[in-house]
Amino acid sequence: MRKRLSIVGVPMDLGQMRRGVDMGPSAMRYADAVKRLERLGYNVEDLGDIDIDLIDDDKNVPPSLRNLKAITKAALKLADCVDSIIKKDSFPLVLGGDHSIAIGSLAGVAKHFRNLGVIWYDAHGDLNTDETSPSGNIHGMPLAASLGFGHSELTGVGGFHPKVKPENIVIIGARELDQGERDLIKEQCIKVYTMHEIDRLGMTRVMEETIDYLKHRTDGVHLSLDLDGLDPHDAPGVGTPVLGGISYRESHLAMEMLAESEIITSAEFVEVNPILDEKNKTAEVAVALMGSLFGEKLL
Ligand code: EXY
Ligand code: MN
Ligand code: MN
Ligand code: MN
Repeated sequence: MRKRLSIVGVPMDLGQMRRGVDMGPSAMRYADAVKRLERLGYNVEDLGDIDIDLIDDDKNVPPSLRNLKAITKAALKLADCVDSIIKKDSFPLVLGGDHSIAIGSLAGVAKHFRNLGVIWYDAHGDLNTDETSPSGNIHGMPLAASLGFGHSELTGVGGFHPKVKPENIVIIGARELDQGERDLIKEQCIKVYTMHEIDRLGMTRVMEETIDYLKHRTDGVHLSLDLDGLDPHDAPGVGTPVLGGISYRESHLAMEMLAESEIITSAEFVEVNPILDEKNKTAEVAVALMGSLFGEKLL
């Protein structure tokens, strides 16, 4: 029986200030995401996009939580959609949209696992709250919110919190962390492989340790892959690029090792911004990485 995989797009750009990332889902479809996964033997259904408010007209939301209402509304819809995908025994593959959408993905996934693991592949920690954020952009808050830290409208999506426990998280690729995020990582003893560890240990060892660490303590793992985790030379079409990132080949190795491990039970690819891209390069990189994540072999 062919494995079922359900794609849902979230054209969200309200979690940050650079227009264009709402076109991420179309850019990844244009890069042939569906065909690539069908060629790997998956029974792929594309559920289309979550309906997002274009603007947030809620005047009394503070600047420290820009577009809170519209983002929370979208998160609730995404949570329901991901929940129904898992209920029908299909693999949820979410296409972003800015990283604030992870609040909804994790709310939809977490209810199906006693001990959900999360791999946060990202240049950033996305561990800010409205009190620590330097920007008020909610795409810098989803992992904090999923841990139960931050504004109750964000932490409460799905009616429960936390979605994930600190000991079940591995951050890979961090190289730009704010003070509030560093404090939270220390307080919560969150496992982080910054670019320093990746350079020092190599991606093979980082992934071996990550897989071994999560395999023994979780009953499912969500991969939240922010394309800005890659070096901007390999993935230029992102809203918050940071030099000195993970290479294209290191990222394929990471996906190939995750495919072999079979620990990944849901995934999202976020922050693809075709307006800031060189042609559709970053969407194509995302789709190529999906190929490796779902078992594509070089030989
Ligand atoms: N840490 C900064 C902030 O909170 O504004 C930058 C966050 C960038 C978040 C991108 C999605 O990864
Ligand atoms: Mn991110
Ligand atoms: Mn990022
Ligand atoms: Mn072990």
